[in-house]
Amino acid sequence: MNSAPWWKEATIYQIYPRSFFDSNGDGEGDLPGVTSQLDYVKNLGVDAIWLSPFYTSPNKDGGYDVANPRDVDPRFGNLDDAKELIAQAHRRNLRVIADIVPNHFSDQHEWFQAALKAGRGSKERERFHFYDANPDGTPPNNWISLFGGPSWTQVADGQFYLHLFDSSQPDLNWENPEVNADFEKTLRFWIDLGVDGFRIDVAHGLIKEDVLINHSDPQGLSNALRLDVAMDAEVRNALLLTVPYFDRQGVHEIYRKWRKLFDSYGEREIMAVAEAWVHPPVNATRYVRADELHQVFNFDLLTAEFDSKVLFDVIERSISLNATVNALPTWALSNHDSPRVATRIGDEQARALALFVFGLPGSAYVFAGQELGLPDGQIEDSDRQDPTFFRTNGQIKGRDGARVPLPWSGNTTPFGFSTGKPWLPISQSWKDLTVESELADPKSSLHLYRNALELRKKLLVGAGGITWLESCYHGSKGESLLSYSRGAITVVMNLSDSAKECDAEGKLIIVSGGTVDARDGKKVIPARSTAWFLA
Ligand SMILES: [Ca+2]
Repeated sequence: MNSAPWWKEATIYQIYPRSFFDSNGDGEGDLPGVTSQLDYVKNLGVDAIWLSPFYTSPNKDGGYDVANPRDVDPRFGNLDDAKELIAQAHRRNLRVIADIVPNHFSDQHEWFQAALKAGRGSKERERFHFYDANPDGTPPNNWISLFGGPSWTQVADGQFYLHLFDSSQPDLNWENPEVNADFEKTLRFWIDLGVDGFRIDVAHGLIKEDVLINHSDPQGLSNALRLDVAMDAEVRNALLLTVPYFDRQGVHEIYRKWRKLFDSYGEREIMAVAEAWVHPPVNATRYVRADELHQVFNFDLLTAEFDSKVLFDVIERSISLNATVNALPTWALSNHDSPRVATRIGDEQARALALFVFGLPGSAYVFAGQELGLPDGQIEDSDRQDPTFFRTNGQIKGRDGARVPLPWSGNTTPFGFSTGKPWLPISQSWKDLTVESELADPKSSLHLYRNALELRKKLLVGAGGITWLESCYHGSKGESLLSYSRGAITVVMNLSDSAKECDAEGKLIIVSGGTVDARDGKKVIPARSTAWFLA
């Protein structure tokens, strides 16, 4: 019997419901649409799905602006649809992770509407961060929202409220006990409905300190915190050490309480993964101490260059830092907030890196469409929906490119996603990237993912740590190969643009692209490719 909890080295498939599958022809994906494609998900070889928010929402920020966290937005269906999705997933032995958003509510939430009506000094306003204007009428401080523009919006009576994101997303005041009580109610609501875990949005942001103090470079800081804004790594890291509203010590008290709540469900093994992009990176380990959360996202791979030294450092650091708190790392190459990995580093490189990380200890997260090798969708400005685009007057294009609906079948856009007009256009150039097309092509990205995840489960889950191989690893010299062994498997990635020899032992069992040849007793790894060898 394997006694490790289900999530320990799970592969988790992130579904952005609006973009997955549309069951009723209105052009937007929905919960019955997800349910209808669970066989596809199961056949990928994943263990769980993480559903981005599907709660009641005016949808100004893709559902991360929640107006009622204990109900389903009509665009996605209703609570019975959620129950059916969970039941059908469980029938296939797939766990379900819900995405909760504790940093802020939508301005349409009844609490915020009540706060507007109740006025300054009221207990309704204490659930949020309301402050008076400075004597000269300016906002309480100079912080810039992560979506651009001031972090403060003024209401009719002159007070300002804090929003780290869009003005429609007022930040909650977690010093107020009513806020925690309400979220515990939400957690229990979904656990009782059947979910197996939570992804906690902006988990590091709940406690704010120094709310009245200015920052020395608020615009630079806002840019540094955006995964979709390219920036010199040193400049970014220096700015990220100065964030005044993330990663305060008080957040850990909240998660200790939540952990007790999760553990009270005993054998159901309820888990939680924190979205906590904190600096320096060692701070992330605090979120996965034994009495806190179960996993924390490693964001470094979402911005890392395809470079042996960079990747070695990111991977080694993540493994060793997590080991200090007896936790395993998480690996994600794409998500709904960042450019798709195939666009960011290249198609072949994305396949190579995926196969490389699937061999590593810990949990692998796959963003729906990544398995097809989808690039970012090409979107005209007139079709854009991300609030960032509008709050920056178009200077930052936003995250819509990663959120274009999935192409399923047929030769003509929208490729079976919907019988109506999809909420973001799907390019006709995706004709060969549909599920149907890739299933028919044994060399497709989809088959690579399916084969890799099957081998991962069979040969590597529970196989312990990795050993970097000196014979292939020359990362510190900026060379082209990166290699490790784990259990009976040796994994070699060639990051260069030409084939490279490597003395990896064993039999080739999978390669991300090209053909592995043998020469003088050595293996020849194709350019921009990863191979696994079984001893
Ligand atoms: Ca729909």
